[in-house]
Amino acid sequence: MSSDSCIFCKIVNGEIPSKKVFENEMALAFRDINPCAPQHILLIPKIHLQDLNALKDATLAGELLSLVPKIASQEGFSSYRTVINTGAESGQTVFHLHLHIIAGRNLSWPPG
Ligand code: D5M
Repeated sequence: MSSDSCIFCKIVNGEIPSKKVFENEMALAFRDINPCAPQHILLIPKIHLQDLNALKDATLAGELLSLVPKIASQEGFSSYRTVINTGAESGQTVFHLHLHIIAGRNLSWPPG
């Protein structure tokens, strides 16, 4: 299922380009267009889910989470941060669930 107005659905459907780093039946990973670190990848489910609150399928949840270290390994990240913004106040700007995978510099904590 996809949403006509969703930019990440358009990436899944090949309607707009992306720098793909991984793809399987359930998920797609591509480079963030506005990276906040030297390495910044977004991992998304292919189906349209607005945010983490909409993720009810435990199989898909497990698949997404287990793909993070696989993609990190593929990309050679020895240390990385995974972030899921949920809701506008958290910083979510694209309302299609996505996991940020960020690496390549020292990251401070807590986040802003
Ligand atoms: O993160 C949304 C992220 O999505 C933000 O880091 C920019 C990125 N973005 C937006 N449009 C594109 C396209 N077309 N390609 C790649 N990356 C994109 P959030 O957690 O919602 O703030």
